[in-house]
Amino acid sequence: MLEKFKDSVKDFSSSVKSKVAEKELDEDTLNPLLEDLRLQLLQNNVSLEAAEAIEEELREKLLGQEVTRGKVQETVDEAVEEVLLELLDDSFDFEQRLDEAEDPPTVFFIGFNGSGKTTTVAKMARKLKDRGVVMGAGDTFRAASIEQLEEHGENLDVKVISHEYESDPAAVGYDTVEHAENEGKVALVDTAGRSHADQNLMNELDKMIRVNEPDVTFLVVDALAGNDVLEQAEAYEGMFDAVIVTKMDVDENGGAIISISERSGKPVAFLGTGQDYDDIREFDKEEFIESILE
Ligand SMILES: Nc1nc2c(ncn2[C@@H]2O[C@H](COP(=O)(O)OP(=O)(O)OP(=O)(O)O)[C@@H](O)[C@H]2O)c(=O)[nH]1
Ligand SMILES: [Mg+2]
Repeated sequence: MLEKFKDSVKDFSSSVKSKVAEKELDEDTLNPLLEDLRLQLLQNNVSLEAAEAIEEELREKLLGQEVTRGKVQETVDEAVEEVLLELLDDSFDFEQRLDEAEDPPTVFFIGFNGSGKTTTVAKMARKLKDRGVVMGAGDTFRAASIEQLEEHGENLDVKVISHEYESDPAAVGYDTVEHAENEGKVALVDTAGRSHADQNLMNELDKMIRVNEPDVTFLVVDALAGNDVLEQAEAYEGMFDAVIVTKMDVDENGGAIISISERSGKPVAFLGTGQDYDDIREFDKEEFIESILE
């Protein structure tokens, strides 16, 4: 993953290197290279704001500096690292949030169509199974969504609370929370995929959140959505505590994490890294930056 992002940073370093060999880095030399890097980052779905921040940091570090040829790569890497460390937030401690929550801890998963919500609910159920979990089939809208979650429930031996299709998802949430309370479990509630264009579905989600008052709401976004994650951050603004970025295993750009962090100001809590139940890991920004710069 992240191959293209890596390549952009490397390309930039080698073009700076070749210029450094010729003369000192003045504005005329550096500007076209920085512009090139910015375009490449944008192509990798890095948001404009983040790309510009990286560009600025690099300009400051490189312009007029006596960077020796051997140090160019290091200087470029440092600048990228600095910007990303500042921008990314991996401080969300999910287990701690569950421990501190009122009983029963209630967790919602919201996001656009196909972003990976239902799969992530199942992965989380597996992860938290020792605590005791129940899953709520809060997507009463999309055909086959209830069966999809029930299949995960069977595979994982985890109870699923469901109602009829077209029924009120807030009531599904309510029943899931009640079951969790009776059994001392964590409630993991799936929701229907929606975009802000679906005003009815957005209102329904609003109601669901008001009625059930989740302790943690995750916005689930798909790394392949690229810059569309910006639209998603806006559509769900104020409704989520942290982000889960799925499909990192098939993403070569790496931009979605950067864009959503920059736009939402919220931490990224987990990454989805495949279609199996174990394919979820905590987001670690140092590790992420290292994988870009290695
Ligand atoms: N490669 C890969 N595929 C994933 C990952 N997470 C989810 N998927 C796949 O993405 C597709 C959609 O996942 P779902 O969990 O159904 O997404 P959803 O958000 O619930 O979709 P809707 O309910 O239709 O809105 C499925 O084929 C999943 O197997 C991941 O981390 N990596
Ligand atoms: Mg779903």
